[in-house]
Amino acid sequence: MDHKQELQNPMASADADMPLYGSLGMTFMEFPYAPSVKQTDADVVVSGVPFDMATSGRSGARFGPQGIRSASANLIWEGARWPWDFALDDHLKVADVGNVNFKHGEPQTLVDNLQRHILQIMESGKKSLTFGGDHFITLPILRSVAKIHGPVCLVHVDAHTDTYSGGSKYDHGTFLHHAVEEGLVDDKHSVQIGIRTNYSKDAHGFEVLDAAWVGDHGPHEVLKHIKEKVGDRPVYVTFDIDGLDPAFAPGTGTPVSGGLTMDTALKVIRGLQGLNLVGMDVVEVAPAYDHADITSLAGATLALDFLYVLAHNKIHHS
Ligand SMILES: [Mn+2]
Repeated sequence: MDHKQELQNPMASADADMPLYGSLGMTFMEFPYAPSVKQTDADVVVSGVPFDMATSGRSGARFGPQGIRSASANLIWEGARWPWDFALDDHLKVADVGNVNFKHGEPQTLVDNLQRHILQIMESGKKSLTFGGDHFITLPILRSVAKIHGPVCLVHVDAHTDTYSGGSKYDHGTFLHHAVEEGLVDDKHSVQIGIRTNYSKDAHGFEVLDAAWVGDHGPHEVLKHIKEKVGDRPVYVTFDIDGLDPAFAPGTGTPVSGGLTMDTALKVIRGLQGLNLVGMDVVEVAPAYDHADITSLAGATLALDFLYVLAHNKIHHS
């Protein structure tokens, strides 16, 4: 399908200066649409990956990209977003290229297309912001990120470590096990935040700040650990929305009680200022299980604050 056709808004009228909530096919934050990575000079490329064939629980994350884009209409009116002291548009160029295409029923076509797509972004020196899809999509993303940046440090927010061995070839619960095996991730300099499910403690080098610890110690301690761990190495942020408590993110395939608050999550993301960030994804938003678009809005808000962090870094650290 032609992306341009997909993203045009038939409801738009000449005098409307803002998209309506739920506008058909709006881009994230109404950033300009670009038909391909090569046809934009943006600093950051936003992509959707409507793929959920690797889910073990409830599917539905294929509607994550459209849910997040649609909910971002709520965030557009604020010129300079609180608590930042500048307007994003003045410092960072962002383009939305629509969704990565694949042949339904053939997951390998998604893997191939996504790897090619992210590699184009990385090769051109841009940063990626990707909306899943289930968490499996992070594996092909990391393959292309690592091709350019080498094994990257992960800042990984999740209820699950996703480091399980075994599983299937396309599996959202094993992607990090494979990422480490393939040498895509520097696990010794990576941090997992919000974990509250069983995992094998000796199998990998990730530092785990579990959900209870985060609740006890708060975002500032989390950030201290992150900064000590990653230093000035390249960092990729992968945010499984189920890292949040189901109160803040009910719309996801495998919710787990006892997670992060949105306040904590936003403080952690905003606190990534100064790090060598190469990209972020927000995965596992499944709007069909959502209530009042809470989860989609959470995903959109976290992603927007990440863009502000990139803009901040451009102003102060480049
Ligand atoms: Mn998870």
